[in-house]
Amino acid sequence: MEQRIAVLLSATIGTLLLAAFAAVAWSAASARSAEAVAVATASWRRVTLWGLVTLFVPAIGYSLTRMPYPTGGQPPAAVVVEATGHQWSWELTPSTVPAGQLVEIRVTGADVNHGLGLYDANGRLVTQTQGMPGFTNVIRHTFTAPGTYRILCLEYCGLGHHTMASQLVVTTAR
Ligand SMILES: [Cu+2]
Repeated sequence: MEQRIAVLLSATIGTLLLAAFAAVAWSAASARSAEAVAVATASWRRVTLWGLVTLFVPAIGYSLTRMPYPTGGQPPAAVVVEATGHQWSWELTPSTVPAGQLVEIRVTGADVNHGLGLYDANGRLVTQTQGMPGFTNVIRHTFTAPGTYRILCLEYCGLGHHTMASQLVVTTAR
């Protein structure tokens, strides 16, 4: 569905751009004074500016109300996993967590930037964050399905980057 919308949107924008280029090419054939062109350009700029302001200010205001960050106090996690990226391996302690309970994964990097990507059994990305030296990024996630989740590095971190695979085992809910 999203891909169909993206194709339609791209085709529409592409057609509008082609129409704009055609209009410019067509109008270039008629000679006008520099003053008339300057006046028309200034008018077009005003229309474009206020059009964009009218479109984007409400859109940005609306999107700010939909920030995906929790507000207020957060419940404590049942399990905390310390995840450290090294060139070129992941260190996970513990590497087994229960399903159905809030898990907090604290991600950092020991040497260079890494990217922790957590994939389900179908190879779908469940969650991800950066593992950066000197910082700890926190993922809070409740696994609904038990199984073996793959961990891959999502940030190119050197020659052995592609070998940075590990796993997190999610056991049935207690
Ligand atoms: Cu990497």
